[in-house]
Amino acid sequence: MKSWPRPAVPAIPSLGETLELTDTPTGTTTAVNSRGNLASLYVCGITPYDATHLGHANTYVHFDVLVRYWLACGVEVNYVQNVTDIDDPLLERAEATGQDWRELAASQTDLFRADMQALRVIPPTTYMGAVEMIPGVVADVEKLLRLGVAYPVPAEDAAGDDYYFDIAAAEANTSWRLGSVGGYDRPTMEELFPDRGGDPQRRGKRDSLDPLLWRAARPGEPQWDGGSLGAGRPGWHIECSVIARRHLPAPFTLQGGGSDLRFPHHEFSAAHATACDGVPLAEHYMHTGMVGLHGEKMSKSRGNLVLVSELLAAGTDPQAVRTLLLSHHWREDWDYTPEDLAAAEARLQRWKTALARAPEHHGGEHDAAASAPSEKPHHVAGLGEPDELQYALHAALANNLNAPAALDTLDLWADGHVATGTARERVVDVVDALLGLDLSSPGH
Ligand code: 5CA
Ligand code: ZN
Repeated sequence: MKSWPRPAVPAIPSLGETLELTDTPTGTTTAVNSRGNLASLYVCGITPYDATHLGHANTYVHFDVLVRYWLACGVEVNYVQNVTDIDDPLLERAEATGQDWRELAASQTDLFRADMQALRVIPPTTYMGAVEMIPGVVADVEKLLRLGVAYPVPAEDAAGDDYYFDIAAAEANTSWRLGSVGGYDRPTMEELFPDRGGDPQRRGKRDSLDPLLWRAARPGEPQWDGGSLGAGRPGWHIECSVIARRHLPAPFTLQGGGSDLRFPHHEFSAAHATACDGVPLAEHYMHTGMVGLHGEKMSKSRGNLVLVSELLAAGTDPQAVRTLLLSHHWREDWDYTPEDLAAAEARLQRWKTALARAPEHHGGEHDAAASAPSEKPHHVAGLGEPDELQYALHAALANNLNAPAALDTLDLWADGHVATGTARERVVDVVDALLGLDLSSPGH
C-alpha cells in the first residue's frame, strides 16, 4: 500500500558507523552493525481503528532517528512497516460505530500518513497491509502444520477449525525458546497474555500461551480463502512474521516497536519465523517506552488519548511535538503534560533565534574547497568537513540513540558554548539530517 511522501533529507558528510543499543533479549547494550553497508529494519505499524496518538508518534519518531542515524553513517536502509488492517479490535470498533471495517481502516491509515508527514518521519521502503499478505500467511501456517509445530483446535461457532502454534513442539524442534526475544519469565508472560490479545482460556489448546495462527470464519466476519486451512483470517503475530520475511533478509538487522510488543507479539513473530526458516527473525530488538496520560498508558482501548492531529489542528507546530518526543530517551516511559509541550515549543524557538545569530558561511579554514584533503575518516567529497556540531550530535546518537543528549547539545550551541562558528546552513542541514527538526522554517 502507499506510504507517505518522503521529506528531503540533507546530505551531510558521513561519519563512522558505530551504534550501541540496549537490545531487549539481553537487556544489555550491544553493538548493532549493518551488513555490507545495508541495514534492514522492521517496525510494527498501527492497527488503524483510531487516529495517531502521542504514543504512536513517539514510537515512529524514535525509529526515524535510527533511520536518520544509519543514513548519516552512509548506510542504506531497507525499512518495512505493516498496517494491521484486519484484527479483532478493528472489527469491534467498526461494529460499535456502525462503520464498514475497510472504511475505518482506510480513513485512520490516511490520518496516520498525514501525521507522519507533518512530523517529517521518513517513510518505510515497503508499507504493507495484513490483508495484502494473506496468501503468504496461509502458506506459512500450512508449512508450520507440516513441520508439526501447529495444530487445529475445533471451533464451536465456526464450520472450520482454528489453528494454533505449538510452543512445546517449537522448543523441541527449533532454536527458539519461549522468553528468548521478549526477555520475560513465564509468570510475567502469563500475566500479560490475556491483556494483549491472547486467549489463555481457550479450550483445546495444548499450552495456555499457544498463540492463534489462523481463525476460522465466523458468521458475519470478513474471511479469505485459507487453502487447506479453510476460510478465515490471519492471527496477529504470523502477519508480521510473514511480511518481514518476504521483504527482508533472514535474519534482518533490527525489529522494533513499543515495549508492549515485547510479548506476545515479537516473541511469537520470531518463533513462527524460526520454525519456518530455521533461522532467527531479527538480530536485535529495540522497544521504545510507553507514553501515558495521567499515569496510565495512552491506549485506543482506554480512550485516554492525545491525538497528534488534534494538537496540530489546535495550531501546535509539528516540530514542537517532535522536540517534545525527542526530549525523552527512547527507552523511557513518560506522561504527557501540556506544560512539557509548551516547554518544547519554547526550546525550539530558542534554537531558531540562535540560528539567526549563526555565521552565514564557514570561515576560510573550514572551506572544503580551500582545505587540504581531509584526515578524518569517512569524509565525503563535495559535502565539506564534518564540523564540531555534527560530531557532537553523531556521538550522542551513536551512544544508544540518545536524542535527549543531542537536544542538550543544541541548547549548549544556542547558548554559545559549543560549535559557535558553525555556519547557519550547516546547522540547519545537520540538525535536519540527524534529528528531523527543521530549524529553517520561520519561528513565531
Ligand atoms: N499493529 C500492531 C503492531 S503489528 C500494533 O501494536 N498497533 S498499535 O496501533 O496498537 O500500535 C502501534 C505502535 O505504537 C506499536 O509499536 C505500539 O507498541 C506503539 N504504541 C501503542 N501505544 C503506545 C503508547 N501509549 N506509548 C508508546 N507507544 C505506543
Ligand atoms: Zn507487528
